[in-house]
Amino acid sequence: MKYRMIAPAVPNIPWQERPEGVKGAPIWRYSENPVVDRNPVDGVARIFNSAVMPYEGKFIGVFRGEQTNGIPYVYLGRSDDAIHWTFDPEKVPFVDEEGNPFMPVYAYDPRLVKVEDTYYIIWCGDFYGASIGVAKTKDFKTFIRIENPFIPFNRNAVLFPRKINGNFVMLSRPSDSGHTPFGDIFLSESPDMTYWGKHRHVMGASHEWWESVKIGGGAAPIETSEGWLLFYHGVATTCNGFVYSIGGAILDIDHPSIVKYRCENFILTPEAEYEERGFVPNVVFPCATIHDSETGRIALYYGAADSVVGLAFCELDDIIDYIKDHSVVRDTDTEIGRR
Ligand code: BMA
Repeated sequence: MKYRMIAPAVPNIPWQERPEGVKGAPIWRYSENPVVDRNPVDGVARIFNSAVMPYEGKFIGVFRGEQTNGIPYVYLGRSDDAIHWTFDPEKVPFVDEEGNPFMPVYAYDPRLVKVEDTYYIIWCGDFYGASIGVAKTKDFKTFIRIENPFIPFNRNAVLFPRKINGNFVMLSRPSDSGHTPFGDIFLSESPDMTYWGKHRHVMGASHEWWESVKIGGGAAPIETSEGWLLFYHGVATTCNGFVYSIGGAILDIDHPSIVKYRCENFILTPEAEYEERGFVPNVVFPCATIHDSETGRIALYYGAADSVVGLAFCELDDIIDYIKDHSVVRDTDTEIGRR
C-alpha cells in the first residue's frame, strides 16, 4: 500500500471486489444494497443515516429510526457481518449522569465514535431548537447523556476518533431552524467533552455546484499517513429541491481546520434507484465507515433517500489518489480558520 491507515485491523470487514466499469471516483456500491430495508422494526417505518463500527469481533451500530409517528430516534443494532442487522425493538434508553431516564425529544443522524475507552453517540436533537446531543457508553447497556456541546442551531456533528493536541475535536455545521439554505463545516475543541471552544472554520460550501448550498460532516475522519480522510455531504439545489452527494477531503493531521486536499468532484451522487427514489429523493448521506488498516479497505455506510441504508466500498490508496488528483482548495480551506 502507498498510504497508511492508522487504525485497528478489521479482518472481517464487509467487502466486495471492484466490479468492471466503475466510472468517476473509485468507489462501488454493494450489489445487494440496501443493507437495511423499510419497516425494519415494529413501529419504525424507515432506518437510514446510521453509524456502525466493529465491536467485540462483530459489529454494532446506532441507527436513525423514523417511527411510524414520524419522530426519529436512535435504535441500537448488532451484526455478525456488518450487512445483516438485528435491531433492539426499543429506543436507546438514555439516562442522565445520575442514572435517571433522560430521553431526547427527538434524535436523528447519529454518529458513533470511540475515543480512548469510551464510545460516544452524537446526534441532532432538540435543545430549544435543533442542536447537537451527546451520550457516552462503555458497554452498550448504559447510555449516559452528557452536556450538549453547542447552542442552537447546529447539525451534523462528527467527533474525531482520537484527541488532537490533548483535546477532543468535533466537526459541526451551524444552521438555522429549518432546512438551512447555507452551511460550512466548523471545528471545536474540548479538554473534557463538556466545555467547547477554539472554534475554527474548516471549509465552506460554494466550492463546486454539487456542494454549492451547504456541506456537513459525514463519517468520523479516518487517520492516514496523508492526513484525516473525511467523507462528508455536499448539497446542491435544483428546481426539484436539494440533492445530497458525498464528497472527500483530507485534513491536516495536527491542525485539522486546514484542508490539504479537497476533491472537486463528488465521490458518490444519487444514481441507484433506492437513492433517487424514496421519502426524500436524491439523497446519499454518509455517517460511518468500517476500515481495515491491514488491507486499506473502506466500507462506507450511508443513508439513501431518507429511506434505507446503503453500503459502498473503496480502497485507501485509490480514494486518496483520486482526491489528490482532483483537488481544488481555496484560501478558506487552507487557512487555519480563525478571524
Ligand atoms: C438533512 C438532514 C438529513 C437528511 C437530509 C435530506 O437536513 O435532516 O437527516 O437526510 O436533510 O432530507
